[in-house]
Amino acid sequence: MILAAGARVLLEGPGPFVMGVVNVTPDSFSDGGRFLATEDAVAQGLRLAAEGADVLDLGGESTRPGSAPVAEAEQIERVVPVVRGLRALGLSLPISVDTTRAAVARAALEAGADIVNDVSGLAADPALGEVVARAAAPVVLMHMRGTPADMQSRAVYRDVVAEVASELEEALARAGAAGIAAGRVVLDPGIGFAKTAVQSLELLARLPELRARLPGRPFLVGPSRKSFIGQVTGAAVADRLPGTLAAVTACVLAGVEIVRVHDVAAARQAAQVAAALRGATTRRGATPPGPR
Ligand code: PMM
Repeated sequence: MILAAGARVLLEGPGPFVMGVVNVTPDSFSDGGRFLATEDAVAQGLRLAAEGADVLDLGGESTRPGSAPVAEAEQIERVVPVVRGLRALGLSLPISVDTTRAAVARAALEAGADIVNDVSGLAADPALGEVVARAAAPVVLMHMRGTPADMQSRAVYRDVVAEVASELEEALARAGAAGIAAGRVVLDPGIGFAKTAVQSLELLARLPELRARLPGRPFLVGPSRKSFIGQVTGAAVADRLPGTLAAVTACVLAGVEIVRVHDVAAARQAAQVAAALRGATTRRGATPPGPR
């Protein structure tokens, strides 16, 4: 996979790449309130970089089930100083901004962010696609239905893999219509977004099939600390690292290029071992578990 902003290469190679999450919010489900102050968020970004993150993802709006939207100006006030602060301290890692809003993406890209991560898959703000296209920025198109406020009532599927694939095709069509180059798009099945725990588990288990339905597309998956882990294990949010690592392993064995996590050092080690296992399987001439 090569992911470039304009001619600037941000990520290059087979991966797996680790995206470290910094939520600049008071209410995100697992780290809300911890990094709301700019200096705390900057320190966390530097910590995740030191742990071996390949890219950072900064968000100024919680998307937990039932959460309300955050005004664009508020998101900008939260995220932009963190981007500036990280760049002022010399951080050269790619920075992604987790937003569905064009104005927030534009401000973050101007401040030194490189990638846009849109959990609505370009469905929430019709102006976002053009901002991404103009900046020649890579974009993550995540699958969701509705908004975080109502998405869990829309978690009804006959075949979750087939329907997520066809709805990601619709997101790809929105990207194409906005003039975003195909090579700048990363797809994400949206673990926990308009999905029950059982549906999230099924998507993780059938990732090779999902990838085969969308051939040639790099994938990002964000299982970190999510509620399907709690439903399987009973673990509280703060205690879901082992479950997260099991999910990261499944993602990498399925050939996923980028995993989005809060605990970078641990996920990096799990991803490295899973990638080595995948390589060992492939070298023996056995059928690899997914596209490489
Ligand atoms: N999950 C969350 C937020 N943003 N973006 C992408 N692309 N994929 C995800 O799975 C995703 C996301 C919610 O988790 P958080 O509160 O830990 O950020």
